[in-house]
Amino acid sequence: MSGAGAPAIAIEGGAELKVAVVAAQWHTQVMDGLVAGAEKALAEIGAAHDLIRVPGSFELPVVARALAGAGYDAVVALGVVIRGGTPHFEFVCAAATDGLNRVALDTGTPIGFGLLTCDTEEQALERAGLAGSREDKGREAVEAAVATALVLKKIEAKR
Ligand code: DLZ
Repeated sequence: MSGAGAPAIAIEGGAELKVAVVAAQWHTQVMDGLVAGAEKALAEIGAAHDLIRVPGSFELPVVARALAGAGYDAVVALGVVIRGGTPHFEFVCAAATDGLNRVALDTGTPIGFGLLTCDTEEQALERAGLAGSREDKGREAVEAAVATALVLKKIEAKR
């Protein structure tokens, strides 16, 4: 999947939102970049946030589910899965992706999808928002989650 075509997301408001960032711990350098990108974006938006760490990407959905039920307006899930020599990659990616999607649909809380699923660590570093990275997926996940939370609030206000 190419990162070309990513929109510049305009966020108006957002300072009143409360956002949870749930972040896995595998692949420290990449995760440090994703978390820093997410926290910088949240600071610019002015939204309050809490950072919660989980062991691996497989654990993201269950904790995202708890956070979605704990009064946060949006949850941002960050993780990195690197393909190895066994089918484990497919199972962890599918469980995390399907689980996060299910949490969003079941709870109505937007989940920013900041899960990198890469063949190599180099591919992940290119997307980690570090000096020299081409993309900043931590920031992108925050912007998507916050923009969606604001859309949902507008819809709710019209009811
Ligand atoms: C076991 C495992 C492996 C092999 N690779 C990764 C990875 O690349 N990224 C990641 O976030 N987590 C990995 N894990 C750990 C699983 O997500 C999970 O934490 C364990 O299977 C324990 O439930």
